[in-house]
Amino acid sequence: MPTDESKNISRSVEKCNGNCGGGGDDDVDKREYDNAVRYRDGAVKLRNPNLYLLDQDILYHLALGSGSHDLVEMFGDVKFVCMGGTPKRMEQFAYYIMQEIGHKLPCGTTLLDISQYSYRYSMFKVGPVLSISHGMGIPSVGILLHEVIKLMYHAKVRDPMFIRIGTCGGVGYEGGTVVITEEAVDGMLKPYHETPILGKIVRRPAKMDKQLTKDLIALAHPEDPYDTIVGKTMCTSDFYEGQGRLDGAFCDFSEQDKLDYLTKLQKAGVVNIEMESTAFAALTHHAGISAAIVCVTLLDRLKGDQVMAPKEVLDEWQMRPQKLVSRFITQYLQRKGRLSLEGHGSMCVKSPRRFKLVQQESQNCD
Ligand code: R2B
Ligand code: URA
Repeated sequence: MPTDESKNISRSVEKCNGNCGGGGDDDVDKREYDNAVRYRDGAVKLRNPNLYLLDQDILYHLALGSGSHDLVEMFGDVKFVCMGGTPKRMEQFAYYIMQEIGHKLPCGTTLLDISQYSYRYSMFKVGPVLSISHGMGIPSVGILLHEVIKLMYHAKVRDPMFIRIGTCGGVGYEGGTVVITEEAVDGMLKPYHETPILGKIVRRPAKMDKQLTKDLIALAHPEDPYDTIVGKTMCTSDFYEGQGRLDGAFCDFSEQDKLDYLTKLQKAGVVNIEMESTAFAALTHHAGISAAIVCVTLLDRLKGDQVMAPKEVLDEWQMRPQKLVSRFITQYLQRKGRLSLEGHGSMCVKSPRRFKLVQQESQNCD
């Protein structure tokens, strides 16, 4: 059941009339960020003076370094940093966005996991899009964000946009619903990311970029065969007890306690629960980077705890946030005249009949 705070926008989408998809060089003003953490040209400025003194900066968990790699050459053209939990999903997103933006790989080449030798995260680059896996939970996404934000600085990327494409549990919304985060709150319903630093709790506001969030909302199509909603996202440090599940290895509360808690969340405007949003929102905001979160619900937590949908159904549901984000990226590039539907170098078949003959010839030589 939608609450007052959440808005079911799937049937009453305000169409974006060529105005959405911001964040570029000419619409920097619309973005909500602190000038103190950006250079005037939009490049990411680091809030850590120690880094300016380093001879080289090793981005250990990405298997990259400012001394070993030409990071400007490799990543200088990045505009969108998309992150999601698993390496497989982010590889699949890379192939999907490649097709959607018409990015062509040179003939005989394939996408490579740039961070494969870190054995921690996976990273794929498709033109202006980076697709990176962040693993599960705040510590994992936090470490990655430190390194990717530094990567943006070393690569001199201007006005990057970070978007998390994830999964979550719905609070009153059935599986397959797309949820855009309006505000991230922690397990105590506070809109902060709190972390101990040198023995003190440091609290940072978990703010999303309002304009980017609006731009994404505007791209939900009324004809999408599922709902796209917007509301508060609760971020927990655990999947089981932390999310009020009855099916963990331990459970010291009753089913009624669980339902009372979820109902309280619902009344507070929480529409979904996941495990990275507060850190994602707070660290990007602290770095002055525009960020948004789009998730798909895997179940309605008011109705159960176990994820029971068949694999094919889950796979289709997980495409939904990707489709929305892809619409945004495609529209942005189109507006900038950078949609490359005429790529060069990839396999390009002129005559399918002759192509087949050549293939058969080659196979006969085996
Ligand atoms: C959603 O799904 C994962 C837990 O299954 C976690 O990373 C999250 O936020
Ligand atoms: N991810 C979560 O963190 N919770 C869920 O219920 C489903 C996916």
